[in-house]
Amino acid sequence: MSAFTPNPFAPHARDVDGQETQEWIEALSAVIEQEGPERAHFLLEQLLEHARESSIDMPFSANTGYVNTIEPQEEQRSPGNLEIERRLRAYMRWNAMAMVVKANRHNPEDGGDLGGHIGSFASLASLFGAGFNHFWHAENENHGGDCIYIQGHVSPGVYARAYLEGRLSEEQLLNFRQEVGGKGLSSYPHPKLMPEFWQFPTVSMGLGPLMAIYQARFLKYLEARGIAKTANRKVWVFCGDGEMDEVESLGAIGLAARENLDNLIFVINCNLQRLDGPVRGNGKIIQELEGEFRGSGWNVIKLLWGSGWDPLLARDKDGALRKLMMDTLDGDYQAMKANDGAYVRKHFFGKDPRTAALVEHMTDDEIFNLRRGGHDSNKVYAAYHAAVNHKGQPTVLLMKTVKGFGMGKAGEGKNNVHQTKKLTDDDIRHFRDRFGIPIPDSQLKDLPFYKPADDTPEMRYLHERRAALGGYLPHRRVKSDEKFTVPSLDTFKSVVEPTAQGREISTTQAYVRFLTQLLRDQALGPRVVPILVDEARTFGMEGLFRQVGIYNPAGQQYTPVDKDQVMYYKEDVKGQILQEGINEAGGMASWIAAATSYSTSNRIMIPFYVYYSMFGFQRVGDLAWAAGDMQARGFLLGGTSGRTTLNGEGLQHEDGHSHILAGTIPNCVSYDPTYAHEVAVILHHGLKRMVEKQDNVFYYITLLNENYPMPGLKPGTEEQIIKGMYLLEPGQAVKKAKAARVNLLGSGTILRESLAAQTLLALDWGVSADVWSCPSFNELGRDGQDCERFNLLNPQEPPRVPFVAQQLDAHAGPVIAATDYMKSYAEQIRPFIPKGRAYKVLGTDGFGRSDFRSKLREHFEVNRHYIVVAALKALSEDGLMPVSKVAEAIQKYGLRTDKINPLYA
Ligand SMILES: Cc1ncc(C[n+]2csc(CCOP(=O)(O)OP(=O)(O)O)c2C)c(N)n1
Ligand SMILES: [Mg+2]
Repeated sequence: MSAFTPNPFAPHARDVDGQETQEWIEALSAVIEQEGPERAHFLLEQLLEHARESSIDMPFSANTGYVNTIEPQEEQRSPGNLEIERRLRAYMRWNAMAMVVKANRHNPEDGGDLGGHIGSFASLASLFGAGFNHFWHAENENHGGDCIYIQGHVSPGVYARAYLEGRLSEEQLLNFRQEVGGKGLSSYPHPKLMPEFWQFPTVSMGLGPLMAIYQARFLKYLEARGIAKTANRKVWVFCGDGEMDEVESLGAIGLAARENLDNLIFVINCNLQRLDGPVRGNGKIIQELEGEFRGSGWNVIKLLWGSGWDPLLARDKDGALRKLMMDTLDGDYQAMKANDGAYVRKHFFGKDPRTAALVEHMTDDEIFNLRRGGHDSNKVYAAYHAAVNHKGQPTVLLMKTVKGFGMGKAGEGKNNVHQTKKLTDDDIRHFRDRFGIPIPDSQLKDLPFYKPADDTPEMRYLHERRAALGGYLPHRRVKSDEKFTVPSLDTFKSVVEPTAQGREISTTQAYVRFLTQLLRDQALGPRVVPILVDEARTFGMEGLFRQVGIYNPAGQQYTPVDKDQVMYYKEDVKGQILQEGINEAGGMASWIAAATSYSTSNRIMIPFYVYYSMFGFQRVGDLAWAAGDMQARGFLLGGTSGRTTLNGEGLQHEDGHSHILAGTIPNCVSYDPTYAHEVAVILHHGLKRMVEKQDNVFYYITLLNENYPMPGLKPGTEEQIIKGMYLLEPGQAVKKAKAARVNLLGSGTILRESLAAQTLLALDWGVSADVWSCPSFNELGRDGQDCERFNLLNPQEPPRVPFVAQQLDAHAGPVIAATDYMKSYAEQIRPFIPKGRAYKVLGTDGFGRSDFRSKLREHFEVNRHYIVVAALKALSEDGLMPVSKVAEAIQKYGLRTDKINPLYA
């Protein structure tokens, strides 16, 4: 391997005839000079076209030079008072820095440092300044409000602004990252923790860009369906250049271009660094991203150089400076800013005598003060102005900045700047001097916050600008002003009532019937957002295609292949279904946009996102967590659920754990119903809570594809279904003097095995079994834990009795639970089983595999025979049954005792 790696960004690397190249370039330069860039562009396109027609294999390059996209003469000037803006920004920089440094000066015994970031806000303060002062609208009577997704770890800068605005107190700033006492500020943007402030959780890198794309699309959907006026609203997304390496960050940019989301603006803060070091030391992240975005059909605006560079570029007649800019690698650019002007003169301009000559007249300080574009307020304004006025495409702004801008030797451009949160007295003095903060030396050691008096021009300007844009930001709406009444449960009679004799349906069909009925409701119907990820047919929902249409902003310009069928694949500008393609992360992001629409758009929407339960929480778990943080309201439906319910599919499709994962999200309410009426009661109750009461919960409901007769609702059991457990089938009277009794608990399809076991227990063993349907072990577990907690803290109050204990109290005998989920799902209620009762749990721990349902239930040891044996064993342990009977049952049902534990199989 050669020790020298040629720079692949240097075009001359491939040149075989330099003189010929020069002639072509000169000809083009002459055209640009004499006839203008448009003519040059036209000629180039003609040449390219001609070359392609001649079948020259010409790889596409989406890149432009390493210079600003907007020429100085095309820049829209900022109407603002830039000097005041600079001062305000300086105070925010100071306060943000002080907030973090102070939080890391506390030294309690349990560790001290609270963390926080200084360098990242330092790099994008100007990018925020232009937005807050000139572009970002708050929700008001004339505007629905812009949506701003900020880089999570720059929160101190946002708090610093809110402090100057008088929206946060000094006490709150002093409690940055100290929330438990109730007066603190959350480390990052968390709607859950600061519900009237933060709108969008962004700190799990990559989710912000992904969620924002679907947010922008959802705003268009609301407008297209006539639900809200959103045409003047924009979605602004700030991301780090390091963050762009997350696959989620770029994963949906094609959709944004395809759907012409010109309400979407990405601002990528290209400070060339991430946490450990450079983003692309050997390359150029901005060029790379330009290629990705332009290739995907975005409008790309690069802002690399501040105005100090303009005169140099104007004098760069032979292109030597432009070439140097292009040839220099990001790792070297970073080193320039971590050094000084003399270093830049020598190692950058000094590489070519022509560029060295360009800066001959400048001092080293002047050279060092040549800014990067993202720190030039005028140019940032111009770039934003161009972005908001661009039609037909989303825009990405690639802003070159410096990480730790202004921090000097404490961090500017240094590899460790991301984690710098303790500054020395010298560093702090430098910071003060660098930004001209009016705090005397004598006070520096206390690091006071700085806020000008209310009647200063700065403070007046700050408030005036926000007043002009409709109010302060960020601001989150906690509830929608809308009011809806959910139709009564009777409306869903077809789902609640027993199935006709000989008719069998699945809970998936029950769900579809419920949804279809809800869609017919005049007020709520239009608010339903069915979300699909290419599995409508799997769940028997293809009927909806024709009924409500699939949203497509372009309508349907082709003739669908199934046009002559009643249920043809209908795409429509006003379509109601969001069909995301094979794209669970996108489906989830879309669901989040709809599920938080009550807050972001003051419109209550009811999203129903149905997917293979295996491709839910474990696939997009972090998005589900973000949904919890965002206080999402809506339904997630895990189809074809259960480890043994899906004939033939196997290890990758058979879900026996999504309920465990659902239980990890505090505001996710989850159910594993067996029967149609349970589905109806749960969905109905969910609607009541989320739509009528505006409770901040969301529902996860698993659905089955197994058909069986549905027994219908027993009136009076509704509340118990919701709480998670009701008596389904009391034990038959057994012809025996003192018949032993047991309780069989089950959920999902395995409840039917419990029912079968009930019969076997009575017939074969003279045992009477009460069968309980338990639609939610998760809810039962939560209730029990809540009671225990109350009893622990209130020892002298009458103890609260967990619902499980209340239900089982009057029903003697051991308790045997069986589900199609891992044992830990039903294990959650063990502490709440009445005292002195045995509790046995059967579940499906282990990898799935493909086979028939009956085979799988045998394999996982959850079928009726295992339930009977477990019941007999429990009775024998209680001395109510000779243990020989257990062995007899094992024999009778042919259970293989040498079989490997399915957990390890
Ligand atoms: C999914 C995820 N992984 C890791 C982190 C931890 N983290 C926080 S900031 C950061 C570096 C960010 O670099 P960049 O995106 O370039 O932002 P900058 O601070 O440079 O503006 C990392 C790795 C995170 N927040 N989320
Ligand atoms: Mg970065």
